[in-house]
Amino acid sequence: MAATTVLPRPKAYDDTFWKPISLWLTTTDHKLIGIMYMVTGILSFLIGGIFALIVRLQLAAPNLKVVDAETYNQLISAHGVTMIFFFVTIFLTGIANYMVPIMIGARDMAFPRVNLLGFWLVPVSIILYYSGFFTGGALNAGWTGYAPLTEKAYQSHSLGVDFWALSIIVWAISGIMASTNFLTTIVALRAPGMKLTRLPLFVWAQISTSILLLVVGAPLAAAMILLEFDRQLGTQFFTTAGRPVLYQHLFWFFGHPEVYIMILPGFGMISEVIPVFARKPIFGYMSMVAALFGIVFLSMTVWAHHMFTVGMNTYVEGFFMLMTMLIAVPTGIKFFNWMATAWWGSIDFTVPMKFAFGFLATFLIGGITGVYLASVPVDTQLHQSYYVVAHLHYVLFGGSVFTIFAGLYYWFPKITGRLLNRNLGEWNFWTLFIGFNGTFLIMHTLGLEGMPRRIATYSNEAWAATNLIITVSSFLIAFSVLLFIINIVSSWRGGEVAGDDPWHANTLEWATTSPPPPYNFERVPPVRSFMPLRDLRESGELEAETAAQPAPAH
Ligand code: HEM
Ligand SMILES: [Cu+2]
Repeated sequence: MAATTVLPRPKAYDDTFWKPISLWLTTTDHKLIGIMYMVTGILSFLIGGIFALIVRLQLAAPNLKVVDAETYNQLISAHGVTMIFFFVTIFLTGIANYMVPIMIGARDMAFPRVNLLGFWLVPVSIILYYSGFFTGGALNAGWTGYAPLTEKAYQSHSLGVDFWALSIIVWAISGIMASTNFLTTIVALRAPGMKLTRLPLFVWAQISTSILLLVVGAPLAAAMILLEFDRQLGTQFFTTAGRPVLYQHLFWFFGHPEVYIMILPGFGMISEVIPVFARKPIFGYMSMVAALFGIVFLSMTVWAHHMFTVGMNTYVEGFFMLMTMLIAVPTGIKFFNWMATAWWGSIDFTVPMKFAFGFLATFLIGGITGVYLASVPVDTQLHQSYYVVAHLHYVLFGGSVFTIFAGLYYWFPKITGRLLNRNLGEWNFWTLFIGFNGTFLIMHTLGLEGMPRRIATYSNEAWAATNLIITVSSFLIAFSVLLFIINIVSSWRGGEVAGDDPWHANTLEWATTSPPPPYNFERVPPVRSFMPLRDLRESGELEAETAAQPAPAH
């Protein structure tokens, strides 16, 4: 374990972060680009969170009027868009950008300039979307922007819908660039000895995610382009005169895989964290990889489970119901493998490990309610209710936020050279876990009692107490996120110095310095299994290897 005294700030700190702004703007170093992605993601998390808090204030009691109905609709749309497009996906692209090349022993991504361009399209996309708020009103039809709610006839007063559509097109192009880059990097730039069967599971997860985004990014952009044709050129693809349901098919062909784009990297991070802190190799490496590909395939065959109430043919509904339930099989395999890895392990309950267990607990609930919702008759009852809002947050908050926190607490020392403060981390975890469950567990009940989602207010007194508990709990989440920000900022400046390998981990990124030098490795250590660092440690070669790595260039 790392030394317990706080040492003076290492030179590497100034070296990595205090760079002239011109260098940040033009760097092609995957690590700096990764950091910019992550910072953009976290800022979006804060903004999306503020939208959610305003929504929760409005719903705290019946008949409140914190904001008017139109603003409410814009806020829930902005919350969903921000969290999905600008927080989770962007943050995860960042952490993968940072880690994947180092984990496979490469010096950078395959196309560093594409990487740079792909990143800078993100702020363009974000600015485009938020421009809607300054041009007469942003998107107000939910993050899904269903036709015909976005039809010009109803939305002619503002450019918000157009800005959103353009923003999503730019976002999809950026995502396709990043995915191509990840796949090429992993196929072409692996270090000697890093066979496919020795890739860290986080890298396998990134392969799966990239394939998904590559396949479904284009249909999403297509949907947005057709929508703009309707709005600007008078075509009738999705209008009431055309086929609004076509929009839903295109959107959800992207939208459901997008859920896995937001979760598979988290699965990857959990597959790194649990073996390290259970001090055991991952249980069933090959079945973990196979399950990822099972999910990739199945996730593209389930999209219409979001559309059970649009009036589809019964056989079609049956097909989508069956495929949706089948997804529980590969996901279940992963779940049992994580449990089997932890089982009888000598578990070190560090903060990343706590977040990993927090993920297992919450994601399990999201998975189970998902199987219920997959059933057509059940979904017909619960569609558009708070049960769905509860389910989707158990999946996304559990699958993305908890795993992102696990990954950050785990990799922060590699990225900054400093450990995140453990005490603050414990508070961060418990307030998040209690706040999250307090907010979303009883939302299931609200849904069963019939409270619809996307309503600006309600007058049913019977829902008042539950809603108040939810709002109070959501502020506990906000408090937790505040602790997290304080932890990041203070530990980045003066946290305990981490050293190269504070956790005694298994994978290559821990063989170089923290933070790694611009070229990542002077010499890539030999790779003889999917746990190269553990091999070196056990054979006693580790000392020699780390001594061979020079300190970062000053
Ligand atoms: C910070 C804590 C969060 C709170 C308190 C919160 C709260 C809410 C609430 C109350 C709604 C329903 C609004 C309505 O239907 O009227 C909602 C919708 C939604 N949330 Fe969250 N949320 C949080 C975090 C997240 C995260 C992390 C994600 C994604 C990763 C997310 C994704 C969504 C989506 C996609 C919707 C649906 C929006 C729509 O109906 O178009 N939320 N959230
Ligand atoms: Cu789905």
